[in-house]
Amino acid sequence: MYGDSLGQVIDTLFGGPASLWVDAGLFLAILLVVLLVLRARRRRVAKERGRRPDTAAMAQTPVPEPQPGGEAEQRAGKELPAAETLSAQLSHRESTPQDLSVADTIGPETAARPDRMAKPPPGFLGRLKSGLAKTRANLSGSLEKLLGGKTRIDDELLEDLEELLITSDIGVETTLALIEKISLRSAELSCADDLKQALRQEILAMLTAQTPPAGNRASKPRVIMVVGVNGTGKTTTIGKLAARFTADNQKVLLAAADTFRAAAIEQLEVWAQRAGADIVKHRDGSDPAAVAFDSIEAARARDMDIVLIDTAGRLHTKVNLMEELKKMQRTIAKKLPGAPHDVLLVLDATTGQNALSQAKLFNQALGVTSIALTKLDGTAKGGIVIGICHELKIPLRYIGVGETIEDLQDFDPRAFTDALF
Ligand SMILES: Nc1nc2c(ncn2[C@@H]2O[C@H](COP(=O)(O)OP(=O)(O)OP(=O)(O)O)[C@@H](O)[C@H]2O)c(=O)[nH]1
Ligand SMILES: [Mg+2]
Repeated sequence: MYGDSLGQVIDTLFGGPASLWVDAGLFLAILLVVLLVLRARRRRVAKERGRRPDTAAMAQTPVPEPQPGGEAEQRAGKELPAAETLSAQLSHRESTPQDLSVADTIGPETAARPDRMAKPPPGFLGRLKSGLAKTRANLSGSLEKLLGGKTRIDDELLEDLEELLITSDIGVETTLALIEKISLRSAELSCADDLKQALRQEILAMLTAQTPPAGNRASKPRVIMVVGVNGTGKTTTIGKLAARFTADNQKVLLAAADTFRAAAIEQLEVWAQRAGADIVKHRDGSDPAAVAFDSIEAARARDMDIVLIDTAGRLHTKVNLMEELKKMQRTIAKKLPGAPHDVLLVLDATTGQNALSQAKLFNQALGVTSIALTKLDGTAKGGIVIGICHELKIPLRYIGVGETIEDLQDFDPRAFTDALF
């Protein structure tokens, strides 16, 4: 009964839950074919270049610069949509937490809860490292296995690396770009350690090549509209952000514009209390755009610095999520020209490649200005960070590495790369 519009749209477009197993089989089959085609192409390209499978030969045969519209782009252009579409089907979240209680959705207040008391809470880098433990074990562990005992860099090794990166949720397009860059540097790589270093450097370069954050930071109040599909961590991220801003002596107001999910308003109230922020709320089921409108009026009257607007991740079946969010965005702009100053999209890292598809949809509808990627602590799919930075021209601003207030970090490419390897 509770809002199924996004789920239904996806069901209608790609097939319903009943076809999930068929979709899963199809996805795996297509992934296998993609990998086989990539392997075959690489072999053919290597043959055409007349490269011998050793480093010395690689050094003598320069690999051509990737051209716009060149082979790599064409391959990516052809193959990515299929993988994306299928992964969107596979990651389709049917388990809507519509009847979750506040206790189910609210994270612990601080890291100092009993199960963490044995060890003092780690600092920024410690949190990042422990948050990325699963991803590091997956990527770095597999890399060690792959490179262990290898004394030369040959095409076969690069093919295996390509497979490893694709299966680490870095994504086909981003993996191809990385392998292309590594191939170009093959002359300077004489051992497996060199290859690992080169990979690390190229990943860091991708993570740092983001577009600078947009939006007018000087406006008061600064309005941040927080959007994303259900359960990605919007409300939790708002709570964590509010706590940061109030700690920085800013006056923060939260707008409870998720009026659809039972207990959503109560959940936001708990976070407002924790963070020392004000809250504007209406009754369950009321018009979310009206809540946003009132919150801006209240923020101006109370001389607030920041308004954080919580939105629903999934709405009632009669309402289209994107249309509802667009309406809210228009209402906000009417009330305060130039607002919302930020549209922060919250993505759940555990959904892997599907996060990219979500970002594209939300960006088309609302013009996303920044991204928060949550639950990096709960997944081995942290490689998605590299795909997000490379494929979307939207800055990744925050990462969530746990449920407590302290577990939201500014995304720092260097710290992230250090924690990954
Ligand atoms: N481990 C971990 N859990 C997180 C993180 N961020 C959020 N969560 C948890 O994810 C669950 C869902 O978070 P919410 O903030 O309620 O997500 P939402 O997007 O607001 O969900 P809806 O309002 O239903 O759309 C909660 O149990 C949070 O504690 C994170 O970075 N790490
Ligand atoms: Mg919520």
